[in-house]
Amino acid sequence: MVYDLSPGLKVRKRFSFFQSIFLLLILYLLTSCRSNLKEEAPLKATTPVLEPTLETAERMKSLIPKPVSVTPTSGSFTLTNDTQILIKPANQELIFIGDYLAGKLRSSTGYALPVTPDTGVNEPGNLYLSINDADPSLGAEGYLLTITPDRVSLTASQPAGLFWGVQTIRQLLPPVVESKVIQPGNWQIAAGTIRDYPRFSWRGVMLDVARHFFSVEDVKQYIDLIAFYKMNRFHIHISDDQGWRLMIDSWPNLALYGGSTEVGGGPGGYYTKDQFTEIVSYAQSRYILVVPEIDMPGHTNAALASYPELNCNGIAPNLYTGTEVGFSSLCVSKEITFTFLGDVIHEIAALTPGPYIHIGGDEAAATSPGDYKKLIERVQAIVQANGKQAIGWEEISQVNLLPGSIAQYWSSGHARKAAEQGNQVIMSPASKIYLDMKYNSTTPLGLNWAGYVEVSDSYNWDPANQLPGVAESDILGVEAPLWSETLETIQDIEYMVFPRLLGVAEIGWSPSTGRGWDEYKERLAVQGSRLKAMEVNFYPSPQVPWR
Ligand code: TNX
Repeated sequence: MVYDLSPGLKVRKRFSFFQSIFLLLILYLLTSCRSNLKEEAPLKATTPVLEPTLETAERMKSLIPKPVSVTPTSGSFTLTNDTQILIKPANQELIFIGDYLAGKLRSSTGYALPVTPDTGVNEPGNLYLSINDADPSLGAEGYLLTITPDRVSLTASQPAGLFWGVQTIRQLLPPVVESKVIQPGNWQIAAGTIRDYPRFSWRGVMLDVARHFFSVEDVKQYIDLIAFYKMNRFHIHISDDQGWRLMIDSWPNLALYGGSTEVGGGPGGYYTKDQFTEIVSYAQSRYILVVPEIDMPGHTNAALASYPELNCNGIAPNLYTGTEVGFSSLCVSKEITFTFLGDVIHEIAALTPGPYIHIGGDEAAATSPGDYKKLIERVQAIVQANGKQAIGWEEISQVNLLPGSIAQYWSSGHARKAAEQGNQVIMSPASKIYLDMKYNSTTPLGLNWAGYVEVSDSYNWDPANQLPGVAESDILGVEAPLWSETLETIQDIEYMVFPRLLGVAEIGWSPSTGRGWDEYKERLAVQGSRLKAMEVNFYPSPQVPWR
């Protein structure tokens, strides 16, 4: 029996050996199957509630411009290699906004971030961008951003709102998200709800490309940077004594000759119409309106040098490469001056989709008051005949303004007369937001005629309390000019603009209540690493507790 049993046992033992191999095989197949499944649909699982790190939570409290309301909730969302950007409705404009966001996030995260129509599958782990015109209270530029551990959902009633909300999403991610190369990031966003819309519809910058010329690439870079802070107007100062920077087909010498130099005698330059259109559409794709300025009747030496017939004495002056102001004037008594202005305004209006043409009007010390009045009154009508509204520096408020004309306050207070006439005002106080003013006596670039303007100076003011007689209801918004007598490169521009621009952006966007320099400087400090990641050449002001 025993003997008999042993072979039986032996047989049984051998059988169980095969059995175990078989079992192992099945187990292996099962696990590999499971891991396959896991790869295909990991997002079906409920996302664990991961509390945000300190830095993640801090980013939500450090947004600039400060949103209307921020309500943190529990947990955080993490961007992963599986994240998709889902769009509803998936029209061309909204897909473009999705692509813009993906483009900003891909280089640093290395994630694919496909942009696809939202078909209502509603999977966790994704970013949702949608238009919801059922909530008009957000206005033309507002947005609602809801972040849960499962999803980021951005809604707006207009595409512009989505675009500004996208900038908020960028600021909620770690600063290195702005890097051009892959970063080992913890791409976490704190959960919460942000409801946001701007105080003013006009949140602008002005760039003087006449004193020194800047390339299309430089201009685009500047436009990209202002978009990040939700600014929506790019005023471009195209002509001045030192240069004319746009080809006008009916008066080609303006650009060919009048654009051939700049302050200091460098080669200058001008934009072809195609290049100008490229700038306009680049800005448009970032919900920024281009406002072209042709300065008159002063600041016109480049034009007067290009065409002798524009001068009262018929003699063209030399090109000018210095930095004085107030010495040139168009000849108001000659009819050809108005033919010239009509042609120029007509061609520029045709290149400009926005409703505004800026006619300068500042520092016309070489024009008699009578001639000044004649010219500005007539030119406003020419602008309107071309389907646009005229904007002028505040000196234009001294003459009769047409309804719809806008005055830009900078220093004297003439803008009060614009408000008295029922016209709107753009606030650009030189002592606060002239970004070409030096920060202090040691700033290597810039001027100081309006004083030194530290970072706190450009933040500590309110448009509605700046000029008695000009109330909130008279104010269209704010604009920070950058004159370029001393600026030659995009690095120079960045040094003067940053970080003061963030303060201007906040004054233009955020409610005046619930914010102030003491808490703002802490938020600005957090933003410093983001400016670094974007490789912005900013002034590291000692007023800010940079991290
Ligand atoms: C005044 S502000 C000017 C410009 C100068 C600027 C320099 C204004 C309307 N005109 O022509 O470039 O000061 O800060």
